Amino acid sequence: VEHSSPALLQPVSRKAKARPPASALSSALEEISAPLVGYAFVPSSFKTAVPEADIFPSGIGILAKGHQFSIFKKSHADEAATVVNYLVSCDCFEKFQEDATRLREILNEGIYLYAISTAVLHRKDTSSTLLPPLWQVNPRNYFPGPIIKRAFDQARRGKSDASDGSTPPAFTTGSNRDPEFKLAWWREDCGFNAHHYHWHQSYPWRGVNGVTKDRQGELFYYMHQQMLARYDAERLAVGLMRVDSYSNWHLPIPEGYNPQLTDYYGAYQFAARPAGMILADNWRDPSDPTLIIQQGYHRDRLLDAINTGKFEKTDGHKVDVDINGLGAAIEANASTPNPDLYGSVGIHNRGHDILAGITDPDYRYNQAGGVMGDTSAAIRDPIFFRWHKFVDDLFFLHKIKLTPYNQTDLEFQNVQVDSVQVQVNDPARPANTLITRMEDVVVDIANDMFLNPNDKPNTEVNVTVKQVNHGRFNYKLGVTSNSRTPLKAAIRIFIAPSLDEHGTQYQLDSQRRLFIEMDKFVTTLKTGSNAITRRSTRSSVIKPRELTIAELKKRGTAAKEADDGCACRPDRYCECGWPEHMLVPRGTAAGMPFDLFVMVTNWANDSSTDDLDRGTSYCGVKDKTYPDKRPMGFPFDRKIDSALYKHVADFSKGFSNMKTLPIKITCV
Ligand code: CUO
Repeated sequence: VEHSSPALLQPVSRKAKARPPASALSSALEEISAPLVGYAFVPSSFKTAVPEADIFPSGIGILAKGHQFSIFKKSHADEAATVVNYLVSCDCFEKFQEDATRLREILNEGIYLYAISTAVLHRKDTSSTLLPPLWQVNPRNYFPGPIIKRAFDQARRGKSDASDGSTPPAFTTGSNRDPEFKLAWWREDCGFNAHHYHWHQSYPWRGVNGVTKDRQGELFYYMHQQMLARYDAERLAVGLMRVDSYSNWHLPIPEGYNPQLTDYYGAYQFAARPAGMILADNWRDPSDPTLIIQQGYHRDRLLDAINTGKFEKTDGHKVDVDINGLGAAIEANASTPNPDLYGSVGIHNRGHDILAGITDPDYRYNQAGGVMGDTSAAIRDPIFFRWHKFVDDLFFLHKIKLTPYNQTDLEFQNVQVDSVQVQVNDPARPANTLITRMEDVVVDIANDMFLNPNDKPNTEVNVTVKQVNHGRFNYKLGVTSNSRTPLKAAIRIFIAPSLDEHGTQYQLDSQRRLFIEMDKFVTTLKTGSNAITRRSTRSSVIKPRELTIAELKKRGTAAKEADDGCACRPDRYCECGWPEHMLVPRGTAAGMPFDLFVMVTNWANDSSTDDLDRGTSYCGVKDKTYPDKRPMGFPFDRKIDSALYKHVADFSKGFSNMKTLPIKITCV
C-alpha cells in the first residue's frame, strides 16, 4: 500500500514486543486518511490497485456511502459485526492494515470508523494502542455544523477562534426558552459522548467472534444506571425534576432537541426533533420495521419474566432471571435467553431506532434520522435519558424483588471506619467541599478524517468548547483493623444529592438510585489504625484526559526513539472510562449538599481474578473478568428498608465498616 509509512506502521509481535508503538493507530488512521479522505477523492493510481469488494466476506459493503449508520439497526449492526470479525481475524498486523485501507474505499463511513476502531480494541496486537480522540477524527459528530464551518473559515483567513473578538456561544443547540437547555453543556460534552461510543464499541451487542464478555448484560445496566444517577444530580442542581421515564409511548414527548450536527460531507443534518411529537411505527427500512405493538409485546414478556422470576428459553425451559440475563435480554446481546420472546434486536435497541426516526418515520421526506440512532451522539438528546430511565425501571423492578442485603452481606467484622474527609488540593479551601468550574478548552479539528484533502488546511482549526472541571482532591480515611493479620480491603466510595426537589432530605430507599460511584480501590489494612489517602485522579471510574493527536504524534516520536510503548497499561480499556473532567457533579454556586458514603468490604471475598484500576468500574477489564464479584452498584442496588434505615447516615451508623460524610459541591 503506497501510503503506508513503514517507519510508523510496524507489525507488532506480542512476543517480540509486548507494546506496540503508541502512535500506531493514530498514524494508521492518519496515514490511511491523509491521501484517501473523502471517498470521492481517492487517487486514481490507488483505485487501480484496490481489488474488488468481493475479496471480502459477503455482507460487507452493503450500506452505501453517505447513508447514516446506526448500530441499533439490525442490518447495519450485522454488517459492522462482519467487518469487525473479519478485521479481528486477520492474522498479522500488515494484513489488518492493508485490509483496513482497502475497506476505506468500500465501506460506509460510519461503519468504517466504528469497525476499524472496534477491531483495534479487540485485536491482540493492537490491544494497548491509543486511539486518537474521536472528536478530532470525526468532529462532525461532536460539534454543531455552524461552529465547524466558522472554525474552518477562520483558519483559512489565518485567524484563530476568538481572535476576531466574536467567539460564538459555546452551546448553540437551544435557548433558555427550553428548560432542558440548562444541561446542554453536560449532554453535549465531547468526552462524555466519546465515553458512551467507546463503551458500546467495547461491548458490541452483536458481540465479537471468539471474545467472551464477562457480565456484559449487568454492565449494560450499571453503566447506564450511573449515567442516569449523574444526570439526576445535574438536574437537581439546576432546579429541574429528576428524569422521567418514557414509558407511555402514546403521549406527546414534551422535550424536543435540535442537535445541529451535520454528517461527514455536510450533506444532511441529524434530524431535529420538535417538542410534542408522538411516537410512530418506524418503516424507514420496510424489510425490518420497528413497530410499537412489537415493542409492547417484548415489554410485556420482559415484565412476565421479571414478575415470575423466570425466563422462558427458546426450548421452553424456564431459567431464573438474574441481572446479567435481564441485561442480555433487554440489549439482545449474544446471551439473550430467548430472542423470540424478548426481542432479537432488543427492546432497548429498537427504542433508539424508533425514536431516531420519529420525525420521518416512513422516510417520505428523505430526512436523516435523529441522534438517538448513533451512539456517538445519542446522549445529546434529552429523550435518551427518558428512554434509558424506562430501561432502568425494568432493572429496578427486578432488583426490588430480591431480598435486601442482610447483616452478613454488609458487615466486615473487625474493621471500623473512624473518620472520612475530602480535601481539595488547595489548602486555602475548606475541608469537605469539592470545587467545580466551567473551563474553556480549545480543540483542534484539522484532522477530520472525512475531509476532502483539497480542503485540508495546513494549520490548526480550533474550536473552543466549555467543559466542567473540578479541583483535584484527596480522600482521607482513618480505618482501624482489629484483625491479627493484615486484611485486603475494598474501599467503596459513593456520593448522592442530599436533598430532593422539595429541598427535603432524601430517604435512603429513594436516594439509593442516585448514588454515584466515585471510586473503588483495594488497600491492605494492618492491625491497628490505618491512615489512608487516596487521590481523586486514581478513581476506578475515570480514564485520564485523552492525548490529542498532536500529543500522540509527539509521544509516538519519543516512543520510537526510546523504543518505549504506549503509556496505557496493556489489557485495559484504555479508551473506556468516565471522562476525568466530569468526575464530580457540577453542584451549585451556593454549594450543593451531597452525602459521601464510604464502605469497606473484605476483598478476600469480593475479588475476582482481575484487578481494579482506572476505568474498570464502568468498563470492566478488557475481555477479562469484572474485578469485583459483588453485584454492580452494591450496596445500593437492592431495596433498603426505610423502617430500619431512614437516611443514609442511619444505615452507616448500623455498621462499623461504613461512614457517611455530609459534603458540599460548590461551582465557582
Ligand atoms: Cu448506551 Cu442506549 O445504550 O445507548
